[in-house]
Amino acid sequence: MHKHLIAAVAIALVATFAIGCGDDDEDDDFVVADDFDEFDLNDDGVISAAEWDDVIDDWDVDDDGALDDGEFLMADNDFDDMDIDDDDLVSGAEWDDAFDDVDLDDDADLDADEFDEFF
Ligand SMILES: [Ca+2]
Ligand SMILES: [Ca+2]
Ligand SMILES: [Ca+2]
Ligand SMILES: [Ca+2]
Repeated sequence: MHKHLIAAVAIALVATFAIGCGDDDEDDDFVVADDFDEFDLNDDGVISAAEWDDVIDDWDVDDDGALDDGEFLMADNDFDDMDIDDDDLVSGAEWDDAFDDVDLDDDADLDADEFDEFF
């Protein structure tokens, strides 16, 4: 059941991305997934670490454990912020570091205010 939900979200993300790419002129600042609801899969109002990890799994199309700029579905400047070692990949460790950065009150969940602060 959970797998089906993830598959459905992945398909929805890909579909959104495909529609967004229809306009080739403005892909530079193109943001697909800056929406809190797209991360909060179980709709409980917070993004858990597990939900955060589900996102990188969904976006990591080639399954190498890292996101390149084509797989990363948020804004380019968010990619640059997360890519701490500047190798043009957001690794799993860098992705997890970003969660810790966004989690301002250190309660291991991201609420909408914390998310909006960064994205
Ligand atoms: Ca949640
Ligand atoms: Ca990848
Ligand atoms: Ca990196
Ligand atoms: Ca928090």
